[in-house]
Amino acid sequence: MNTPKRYTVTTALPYTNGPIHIGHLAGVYVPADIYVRYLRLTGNDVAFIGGSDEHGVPITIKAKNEGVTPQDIVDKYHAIIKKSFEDFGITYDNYSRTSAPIHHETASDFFKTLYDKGEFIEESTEQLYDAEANQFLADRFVVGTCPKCGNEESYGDQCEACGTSHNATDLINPKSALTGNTPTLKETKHWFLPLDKHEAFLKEWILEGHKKDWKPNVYGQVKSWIDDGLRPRAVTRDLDWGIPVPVEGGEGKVLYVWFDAPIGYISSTKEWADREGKDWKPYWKDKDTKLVHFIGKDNIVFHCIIFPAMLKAEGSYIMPDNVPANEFLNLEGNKLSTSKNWAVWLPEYLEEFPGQQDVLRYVLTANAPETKDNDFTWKDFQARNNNELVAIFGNFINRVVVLTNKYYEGIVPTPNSLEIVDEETLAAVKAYPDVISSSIERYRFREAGQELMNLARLGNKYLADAEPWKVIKVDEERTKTIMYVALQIASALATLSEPFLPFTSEKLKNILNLNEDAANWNEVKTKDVLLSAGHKIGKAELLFSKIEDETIQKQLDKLEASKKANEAANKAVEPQKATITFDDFTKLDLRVGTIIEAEKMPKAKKLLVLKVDTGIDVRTIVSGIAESFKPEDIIGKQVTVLVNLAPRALRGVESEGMILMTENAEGKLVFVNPDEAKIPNGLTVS
Ligand code: B3M
Ligand code: ZN
Repeated sequence: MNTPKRYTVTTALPYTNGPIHIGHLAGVYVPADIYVRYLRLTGNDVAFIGGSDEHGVPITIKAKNEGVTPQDIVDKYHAIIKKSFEDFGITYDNYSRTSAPIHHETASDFFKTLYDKGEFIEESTEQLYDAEANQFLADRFVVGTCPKCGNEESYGDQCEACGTSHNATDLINPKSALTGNTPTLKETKHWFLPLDKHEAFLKEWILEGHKKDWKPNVYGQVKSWIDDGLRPRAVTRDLDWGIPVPVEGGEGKVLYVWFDAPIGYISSTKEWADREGKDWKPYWKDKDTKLVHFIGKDNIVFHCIIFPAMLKAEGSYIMPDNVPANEFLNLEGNKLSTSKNWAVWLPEYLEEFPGQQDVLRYVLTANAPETKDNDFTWKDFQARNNNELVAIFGNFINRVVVLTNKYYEGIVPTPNSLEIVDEETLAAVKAYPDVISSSIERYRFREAGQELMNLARLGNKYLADAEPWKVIKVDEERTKTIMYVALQIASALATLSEPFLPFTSEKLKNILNLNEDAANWNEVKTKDVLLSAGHKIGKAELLFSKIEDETIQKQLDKLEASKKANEAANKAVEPQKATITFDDFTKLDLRVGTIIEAEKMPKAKKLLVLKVDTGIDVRTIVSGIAESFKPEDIIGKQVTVLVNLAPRALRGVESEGMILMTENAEGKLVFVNPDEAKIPNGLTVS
């Protein structure tokens, strides 16, 4: 292991336009939290920095859709996001927000510094404009075809399909997201950061300096942008939500959200340092500090090119040591989507799976989209819980604790001479901290999590092979040694599980009565005794519980409901038919009627033969509703009947009218008025 160091670890600041979902967690927050918990356990000085991204068009759009102010939106979601991170055990040293005064000041000053140093190009150019909405169309206010990959739904500043960041005027066939109009061009002044000026630096720093240690997906993306040639990027916008441009001529303009948001890492660090009575500067300016940004793949260009160019232009900051971006997590085979409600939302998970934070942390780690997009399925969630957490980890601990209580009233027994298998097992345990460290330090959290489970497997196998429950009958002394060894493994698990399964680790330390004197990471590999003979442990308590099929089905049903709701919302509305006159309309005689008999038309899949009391008479109506209703279910139902439709024969049965129905989202026919209220038959419908 390396000597202790100072670390500044940041996580992408989530937009406060919705709650956190499993995609965010798997891509950014769970790995970052594992990393910082590990760094703290190994004695490093860590600032774990987060916060909410409260500016930008996504917020404005959400506010517009909900008919409230952007401030209402950010207040609401900042509170929800912050609370859910806390409840999920994401251990920020500081979680701030970009609407905080300290951030406005920091971002404003940063801009001014660059402005004063002449690091910007100030230029009037033609930008996309929506005359009807009376607004310039930046970022997500405009959608068009990506010039790089051809995705037809690229935003003005970034294409989410290929990750490219571009200028809005680069879009092919742009359309306003506000009105759908094709934008016109209008001249406006902006400040541009000339990325091309920093190209040589970026090449040397990343392409030459980080070829080996950055993840191939990150390195590859960065290389492709640099190879394409970098151009000046506007860092101001004609919008009213954001941080005002603090220089002359900036009235009515704000900083581009991707200019201010990464500075949020710095302001959040300052807020933390102020509160803790520390100096923030070493965390951002001391060359010995390791700065690490955890992000999703769609944020790579901003963290590897634009923000570093800003920091370089400013001149006094360090560069990130690594930007371990993950790919995307899908859900049950489909892309996660906030707008389509295709997600597992963290606040809902916390409510529906109380006390089971670690299950989700474990599954998201085991399935982390580290090198390619990955899929989360509820079946896999259940299997990983039942077959790994319950059957391996939980089972091992439970057996150790139950047997120790049963045989020795909870007191760790004094071992006798160790057999080879004991020696080998204890030596294997001692090797785990380095194995896991090595994976974590290379940002391979999946591998690290699996190694932790391998340690539990080792314990399980040791017990299963040694069979203390049999040996106790013939050799009490040997049993003591076995239980002693098993207890050492349990204790190692309590320490090494902390970054991955913090709630479980805490519980386990309690059960082992270890809280104050649990071994630290290093001690697991150096100390011979983690739990001394004579130490008293507590009673058994289940660490994990089996997840039943029903629970999983409920979640699948919820997703199915989202799917249906989306299909209904997307169902194309049929175009309106040709106009009719009022006279045409009055020709229709629509009445309220009641179905008094119904039976299937022989040999016709779709047809029911109904007797309907129309108030005028009781008549036969043949209706194509047999696939949606059973005859017995509709007797007594009231319907709207077109009574003066010319009779026609269907399969030899004369039909004297038509009943009106509609089709619901699932393509099933339903009564237009499903209300049970009885209306007198024969009333006209108009
Ligand atoms: N808010 C984008 C996102 O939520 C953006 C990240 C900012 S990190 C400085 O994906
Ligand atoms: Zn693209």
